[in-house]
Amino acid sequence: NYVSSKELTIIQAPFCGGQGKPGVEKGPKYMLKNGLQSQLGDLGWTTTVETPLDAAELKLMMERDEVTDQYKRSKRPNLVGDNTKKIYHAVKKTCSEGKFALTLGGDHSIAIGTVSGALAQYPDLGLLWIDAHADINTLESTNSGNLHGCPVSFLLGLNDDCPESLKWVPGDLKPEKIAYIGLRDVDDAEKKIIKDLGIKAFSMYHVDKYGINKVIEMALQAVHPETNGHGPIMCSYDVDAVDPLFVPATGTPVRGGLTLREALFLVERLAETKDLVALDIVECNPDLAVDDIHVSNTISAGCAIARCALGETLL
Ligand code: 6HN
Ligand code: MN
Ligand code: MN
Ligand code: MN
Repeated sequence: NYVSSKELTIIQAPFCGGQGKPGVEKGPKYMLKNGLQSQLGDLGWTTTVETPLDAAELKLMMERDEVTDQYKRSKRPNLVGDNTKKIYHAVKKTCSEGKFALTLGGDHSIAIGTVSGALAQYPDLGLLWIDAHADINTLESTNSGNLHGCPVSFLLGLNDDCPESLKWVPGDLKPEKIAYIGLRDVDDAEKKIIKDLGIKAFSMYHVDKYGINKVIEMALQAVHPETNGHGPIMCSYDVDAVDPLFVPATGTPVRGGLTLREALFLVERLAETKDLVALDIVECNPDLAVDDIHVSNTISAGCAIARCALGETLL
């Protein structure tokens, strides 16, 4: 039990600079408006909310940096570097106080900060990356230039040549300490990186073949092989891992994803291990919904993921 106090910090990360669709910065606000803080209170958690990023300031930065902020094929690396660094410090502080770090995105580039922050406190951290995508493109390999498709390459230290603003990233995550679950839209260059580094990746094929329970067991074993699957765990949860039937309001939806029950079972199981120290919930974009039902389905799925990860059970 790494987090014994039942104290947690909700870190709001209303950041959209890792991709091009405005609206994803509204995720934290919508999830909090949905009652997330009191829901977690009902589960016995004492929560505080931190806001390391300023949304209004960010909007100005997005406009200012549109043309000038580029490096190799990537868009807005300075904006991403500066803001993920603020998130890094917030998560690191939370973890160092023995509290659970729940970060609400924002796009997935924020995980450059969250995972680095958790890793600073837990050097043995195992990372579960729940996503339709592998997010492991490098500054060289990215086709879109969107840095939300690249956080894992920074965490692994694969971008030796990068702008000053991203040089703070320790990049010391070992490839054997990450496992993917839910993949179904992986770029060719990413497939090569995953193969070359021997990264454990469970795609939807594996979920169908083995079932979600077995896949989680294998993922935990993979990141903590010497201790029979036990050890500090962080989960970076991109809501597009879930099928768009259940989570429609997200920037890069891909059909054929996790059912809502598989998506929730995954985090229920992690809560059961008592080894979870940090969770990200990213890529909820209420502006991409075509109607109100899309918004509430997406936001309530995001909140349910948080609650289940933090101990909510069906019985
Ligand atoms: N996400 N592989 C694509 C890219 O642009 O590099 C998609 C990335 C999606 C990222 O959903 O967090
Ligand atoms: Mn994704
Ligand atoms: Mn344990
Ligand atoms: Mn992602």
